[in-house]
Order: sequence, then structure tokens, then C-alpha cells
Amino acid sequence: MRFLLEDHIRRPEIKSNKSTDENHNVTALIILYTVLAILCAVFGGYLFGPRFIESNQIVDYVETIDCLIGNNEYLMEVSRPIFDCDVCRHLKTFPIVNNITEEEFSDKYAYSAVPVLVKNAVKDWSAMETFSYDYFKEIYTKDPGIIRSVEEECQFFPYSTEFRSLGELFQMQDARAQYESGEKPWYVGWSNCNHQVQEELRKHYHRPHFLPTDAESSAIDWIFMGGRGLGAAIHLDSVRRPSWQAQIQGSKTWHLVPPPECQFTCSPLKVHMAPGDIIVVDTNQWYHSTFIHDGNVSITIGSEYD
Ligand SMILES: *[C@@H]1O[C@H](CO)[C@@H](O)[C@H](O)[C@H]1NC(C)=O
Ligand SMILES: *[C@@H]1O[C@H](CO)[C@@H](O)[C@H](O)[C@H]1NC(C)=O
Ligand SMILES: O=C(O)CCC(=O)C(=O)O
Ligand SMILES: [Fe+2]
Repeated sequence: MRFLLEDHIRRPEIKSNKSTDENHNVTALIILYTVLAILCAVFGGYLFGPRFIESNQIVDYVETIDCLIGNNEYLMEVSRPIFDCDVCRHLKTFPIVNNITEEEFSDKYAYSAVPVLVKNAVKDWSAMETFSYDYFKEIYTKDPGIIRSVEEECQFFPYSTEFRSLGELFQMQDARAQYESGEKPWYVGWSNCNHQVQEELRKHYHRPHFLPTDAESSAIDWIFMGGRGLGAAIHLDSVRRPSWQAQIQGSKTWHLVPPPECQFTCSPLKVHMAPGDIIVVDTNQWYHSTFIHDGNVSITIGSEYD
């Protein structure tokens, strides 16, 4: 869940001394939210359920989207812009291309909210041979200042694990880190906002060749790592910009679900990512979840662009 809580929960007017008008707005929002929560609890299964039943993996997160997705999500639902269903009306399957030029990418995908998977898009990235649990552990723990700054300033998503920080992730036993059988599974994600680490990481990858030359890339890298059977539960981000993600090792399936206003116009989409593939998704517009397959621990790196 890569949303900025501050944007949606800790609005200044909620915390500071406020005028009566603003109080009314807050009250209205709370009432709206409560009504939505009740409607969702009653009708959520109907609204969100039927389209998912086709796929077995999906059953897990039908339950998640069924109205138990937490308070923040409602505030986000209320405040996010309406999705233009024309974007997804004709998408029956996830768009996949084998090669794409910058021009075609700019025309069709860069800012359209149409997702795309580019097969074998990673060329000569040493990340493919370098990135591993041990590699990340080494670069983050060789200097206690790094892990401290990352814990204070960057985001960490423990998903279903007990880890509360990147530091804790790197303290697990080797057998578990290597996903030996019988060990407890794990899957986490984090942003890197440390310059030293960024410099090191960027020796091993470049921005995708098809991104528009004038697109500004975020300085923040996102890494998702972990093994089979886990993944990110369905959610919507509010990072404002679309993002790309490259599969470095292992494989995962992405499931995209159009927002409620397009439930009857657009289909859910899914796509499988193998090492070397790059996916581009506007995670602010598509609800999304991921599922990691058997085999090597999945490692991805990505970033936002505009
Ligand atoms: C993709 O297309 C570009 C230009 O059209 C070409 O230079 C490049 O070699 C192609 N890559 C692959 C993997 O086909
Ligand atoms: C796991 O990764 C290694 C190289 O890192 C590769 O040779 C092997 O085929 C991968 N295994 C699977 C199941 O993909
Ligand atoms: O790759 C994952 O498991 C989740 C990625 C995600 O949620 C995102 O990039 O917004
Ligand atoms: Fe996300």
C-alpha cells in the first residue's frame, strides 16, 4: 500500500484549529464515509464478488476487497478522481508487447492509464545477476547510518509478515531468507530514499528505454521481494504518477481491477511477469494485487515517472 497517509488522513484542517465551515466538511466526510462503509458491508459482495469467482486465486482477495479493506481506502475512494471507463472498455486481456518504441509507448500507454507489459525489456542490466536478498542486506547493513536513515525516512510494507522495518527483515535466519522448505514465507516492499543506496542500485539498472525522454523519473526506487504464495493484497495507491516495475528474479502475477464506476464496463485483467519483463501500470487508477509463483524468490525494482 503505497499511498501517502498524510494526503488522505492527516489533512491539516482535521488537525488544526478550524472554522465552522471546515468542521462541517469534516463531519460531512465522516457521515459519507460511514454511509459508504455500511453500503459496502451490505452490498460489497454483490458489487465486487461475482466478477472474481472465475479465477481461483482471486477468492482470497475477494474477501479483502469486500469492505474490510480499512478506513483509508474509503477516504481515498471519496477523494480520488473518477476513472474514465473508455480507457478500459475495450481491454479484454492485458496488453502485452514484445518490443516497443518510445513513440508508440508515448502514444498508447505513457499517460493513458492503459497498462502494458513489455516482454524481455531489460537489456544489459547487471541487476539480473546482482540483486538478491544477500546483496540488499549487504548494502543496507554495512553502515548503521544507512539503515537508520532508511527506517526514518523511507516507506516499508511488511504485508503479512511480522517485520516492522527493513532492519528486521535483514535479521532473519539464512534458511528462511533463502526460502528453504519448512521455513515461514515472507514478502515485503520498501522505497529507497537514501542517496548512497540509490547510487549503488543505479549502477545495476537504467530507466526503461521506452519511457519518454522528457519524462521525469522519481528519485525513489521501489523494491518488492519475497516468495511463493504471497504478494500484495488488493489496494489503490495515491502516488499521483504512473509507475514501471521490472521483474529481476522469480515470477509474479498482477491482477488489475477497474474502479467501481467501471465495474460493468471494464473487465479485471491479469498478467504473468517473468524475469526481464517490465510492467507499466497507473496504480492510482487501477486496483491491483500481486501473487508470487513457485520458484525463485521474486525481486522487482521500479519507480514512478511523469
Ligand atoms: C526493438 O526495436 C528497436 C527499434 O525498433 C530495435 O533497435 C531493438 O533491437 C528491438 N529489440 C528487440 C529485442 O527486438
Ligand atoms: C532461479 O534462478 C536461477 C538463476 O538465478 C535460474 O538459473 C533458474 O532457472 C531459476 N529457477 C526458476 C525455477 O526459475
Ligand atoms: O509488486 C507488488 O507486489 C506490489 C506492487 C505495488 O503495489 C505497486 O507497485 O504499487
Ligand atoms: Fe500498489
